[in-house]
Amino acid sequence: MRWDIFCKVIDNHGDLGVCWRLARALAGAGDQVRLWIDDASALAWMAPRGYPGVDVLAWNEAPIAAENLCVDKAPDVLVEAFGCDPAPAVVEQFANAMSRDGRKRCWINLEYLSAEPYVERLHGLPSPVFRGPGTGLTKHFFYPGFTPATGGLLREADLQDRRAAFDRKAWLASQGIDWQGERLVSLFSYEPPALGSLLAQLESAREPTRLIVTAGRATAAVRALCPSGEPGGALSIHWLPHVPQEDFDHLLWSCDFNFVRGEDSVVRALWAGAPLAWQIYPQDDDAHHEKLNAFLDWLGAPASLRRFQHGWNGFANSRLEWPDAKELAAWALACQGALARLLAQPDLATSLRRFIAQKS
Ligand code: TRH
Repeated sequence: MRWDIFCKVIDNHGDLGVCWRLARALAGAGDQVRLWIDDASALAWMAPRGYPGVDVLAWNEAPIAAENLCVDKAPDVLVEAFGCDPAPAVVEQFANAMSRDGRKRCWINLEYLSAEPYVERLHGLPSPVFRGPGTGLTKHFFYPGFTPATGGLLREADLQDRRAAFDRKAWLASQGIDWQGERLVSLFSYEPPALGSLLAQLESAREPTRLIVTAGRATAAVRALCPSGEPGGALSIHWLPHVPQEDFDHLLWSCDFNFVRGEDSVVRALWAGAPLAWQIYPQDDDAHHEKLNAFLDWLGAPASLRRFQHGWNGFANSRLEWPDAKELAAWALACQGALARLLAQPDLATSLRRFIAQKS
């Protein structure tokens, strides 16, 4: 099959991260994928080696080259990520191909991830197109999600095997981390209001912790609180440069606790199986509070983890308190239970293929 995936980078890296992962998953199964993207700059570190079968094409003001609009390149499936309105020339190519060969092709609107109940309700619903070259066609909403009644989550078929064969110490050494058995905590975040409190608690903890801080906003946030880059007490920091997505997974697999943010890394942290805290992408009117609580409900988060998550996300009247051993064990159990539930469900690329097969 031929797939065209359209993606606009709003801010941060989640849109591209998700679309790249989906493109890889489809191409890995033998399909041809074109990823149209308005700003591909982050792929230089996220996917420096590219992937066979995935063509990354610039989506900008310039007219699309005729060679990309020829008949034999018309997509079987048009994926519009997060309602980004695909290029009219490609929609026209898609519509023409459909009326020419009479074959049913699919237009998918891939939505944002949420555990809220509306996802199950809206997943798979049709949406008629009323304007532009696609007028008269029908798109379908495809919602990623955490339950079998949704589109599922992106998960590579060999993920668990790769994780089982992973050599933590060797990977850490390859990143210049001389690990001596101390607790490892990863930090991928925006600017969490409780970051100062976390650093202070880890500094004064009995157990030594090495915080591995990812590049970009997390690094800037920690540096703003700790300009020397060297905290005291039981806490030490390793500053990680931007790494490819595979190494981002390795980071999560290496750590005993993962702080993640946005929608792609929280899924990767679930696959890693260790306890996690999620800094959710902030939305107007605090709509993200409900989204976080829906996730915590689905996770079966113990009360102490809920409090911690609320504190990390700056909910009013909440304080961040690093867990004791018993609490941490309960958080780990919840995360492992969630992982087991997810592994019993089909992954997103598989669900998407099934959905398309049904529709066509
Ligand atoms: O970057 P994000 O905050 O993206 C956000 C969210 O997805 C949010 O919901 C969305 O609306 C907004 O973008 C526009 O977090 P996320 O989703 O986890 O994406 C980060 C991606 O970057 C993920 O694919 C992992 C990848 N990554 C690397 O590959 N290497 C790195 O070194 C780092 C730090 C990240």
